[in-house]
Amino acid sequence: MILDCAGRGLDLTRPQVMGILNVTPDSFSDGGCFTGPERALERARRMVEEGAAIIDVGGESTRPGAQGVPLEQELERVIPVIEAIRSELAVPVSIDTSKAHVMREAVRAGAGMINDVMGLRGEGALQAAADAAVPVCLMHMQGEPRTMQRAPSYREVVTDVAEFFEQRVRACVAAGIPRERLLLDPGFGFGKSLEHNLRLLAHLDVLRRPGLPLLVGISRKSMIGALLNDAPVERRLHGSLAAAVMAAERGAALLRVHDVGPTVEALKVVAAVLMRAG
Ligand code: 7PM
Repeated sequence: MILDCAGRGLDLTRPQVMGILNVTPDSFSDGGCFTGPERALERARRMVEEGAAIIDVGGESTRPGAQGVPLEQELERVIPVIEAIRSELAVPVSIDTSKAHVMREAVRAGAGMINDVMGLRGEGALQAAADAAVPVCLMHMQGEPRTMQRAPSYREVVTDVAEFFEQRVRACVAAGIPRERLLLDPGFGFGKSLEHNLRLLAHLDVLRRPGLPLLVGISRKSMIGALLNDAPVERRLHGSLAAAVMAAERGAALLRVHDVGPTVEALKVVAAVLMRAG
């Protein structure tokens, strides 16, 4: 299966890597080192060399406890970076945003996928995504970034997330977004306890039932730190690789990661085995 991302193909016949490119000054992963288009492009180029199949550009920090950023600031951050990647690199670009206006402008600048942690629940987002006519990742989040980690609660997390997916897919189709254009993401760390995150990863295969590609973002997240004696982000690579491998084995199509080279190598091994597992 090859997804058409505004004219650029994304091959999902084997597990692939989405490289994270934060263009936020407060981004934990790059310490704000890549704020202008030049540095961001440099980092994107490196991720593509290391085997990333798509680059996810985000200008609004969605981390637990984060405040939103103003629209104009988000546009100033992401648009030049999307244009630069579009003109210099061959891979599709995804825009990590929940704002309808940013979705429209990003796709106009060349973005080939919309990655929305709100699952297109924001004002005007369904219509913007329908008009954009690019693939959309619908992520599950309980609550809102500022408060979501206070007291996450589910009847049963795996079935609750599966029901959320069903509802959002229905809303998308009703809004004119073809089902074939959708990806689903359980949203690790977004309104979830460690136990919730682990159950979701263990039962990820259940979330494949709608038959849509799954995107998974676990890279360097606190669930990895929590399992490693509260390891800081710079010591979460090996745990993140283990989680990426387990997600791919359970059917994840796209792994959203910071450490592209190591993840690509791990997934090559997974793909070789999966091809012989039927
Ligand atoms: C601080 C903490 C900064 C956490 C950023 C984050 C996902 C996403 C993010 C995900 C999809 C991160 C998160 N996570 N989009 N955006 N899935 N689709 O670790 O899991 O990058 S922000």
